[in-house]
Amino acid sequence: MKSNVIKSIDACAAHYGSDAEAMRRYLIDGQERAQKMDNRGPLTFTSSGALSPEIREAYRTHGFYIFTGLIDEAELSDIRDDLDSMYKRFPVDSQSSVTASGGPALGVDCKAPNLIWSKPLGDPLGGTAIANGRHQVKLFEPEAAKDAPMEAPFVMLGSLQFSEACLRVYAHPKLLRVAAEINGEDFAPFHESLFIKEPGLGAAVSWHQDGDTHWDSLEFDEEIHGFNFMVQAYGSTAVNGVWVVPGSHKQGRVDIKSLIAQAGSERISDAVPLICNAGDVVICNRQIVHGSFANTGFERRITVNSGFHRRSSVLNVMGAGIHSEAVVYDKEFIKERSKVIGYAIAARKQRFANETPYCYKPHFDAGEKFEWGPHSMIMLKDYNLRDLSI
Ligand SMILES: O=C(O)CCC(=O)C(=O)O
Repeated sequence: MKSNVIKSIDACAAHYGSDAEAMRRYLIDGQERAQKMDNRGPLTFTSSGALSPEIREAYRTHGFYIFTGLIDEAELSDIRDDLDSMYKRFPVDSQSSVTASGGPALGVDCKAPNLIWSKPLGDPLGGTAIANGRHQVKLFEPEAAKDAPMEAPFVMLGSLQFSEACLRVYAHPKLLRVAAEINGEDFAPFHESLFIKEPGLGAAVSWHQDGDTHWDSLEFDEEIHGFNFMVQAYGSTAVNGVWVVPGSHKQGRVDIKSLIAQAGSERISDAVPLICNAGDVVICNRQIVHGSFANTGFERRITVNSGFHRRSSVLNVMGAGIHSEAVVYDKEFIKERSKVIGYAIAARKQRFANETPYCYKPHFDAGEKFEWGPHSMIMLKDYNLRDLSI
């Protein structure tokens, strides 16, 4: 274990009062269990181009897999530069439309929601009706430092319209091959976001499962609500990272309150943290029980999230109304939303000219072509009004 992570574990535990030792043990034990699992390594394919069967199998079994070192230094540095310039364009607080230097803030002219704020180290979703009440329990909210701001950036929705580097990594050809392997070549997009967990500020995301619409479907199976890719721009630790309950994606809708009652605390038994270095990418089944604690450690985590669905999970389905307004997703709606994939591939081609771009079958079959230039970003404005929220 890296010594700076131990410092963060100790700092985190110290916020938990009489539960400090229990929290410390939970973080250390979870980290040890995570590191013993057989679901991390480079993203590899067979000679015929299929996802390596052992990766597919481990993902199926555990509901997540960590592709180590997938994003190279140059791309990581592009992503971090974009994140830094986005930060400079954040409004001064949730009520403001200007930046610290008085300029117009990022996304203020958008119709779709984008930057969401939270009380520092709060749990803004837990125990509320937000997202159809999926975050059943409020997690412990540690006290932030006296000089902490009243609120801190928490999640950025529709993130691809604000960062070309995030748009480009969305079209990483190996990741899109995985999307095709898991959800079929006609896979559909879901939603993209940034989870922002600054040390001493980053809020918790209470335990939850992500799916909403298909739990009682006759066609229900463990992958029907799709998955998320989580690109780690700075890495992810037991303190600041997402925790998951391996295998819980197979259990249908889980009663999280009773998991917590069984554990006797919010420290759900058997959960493990996603331990990642910068440049690792996690594939995470949306049905898995997962959540993250407030970031009381010393390391920053920013996760560049993007998800994909099977077409059959979204086509002619009434949306959940969580990430976007609830409508029936017909063919045209999905076609329009999928243009983001085409633009992302075109944008990536400009930056990584030597790489073989991913060929998205629905665009290929329809003869749809996408170009990318200096002024193309505008075409993504408010694209998240069409997120496929299931
Ligand atoms: O990154 C986090 O802290 C939470 C992520 C999450 O809940 C999700 O991707 O659904």
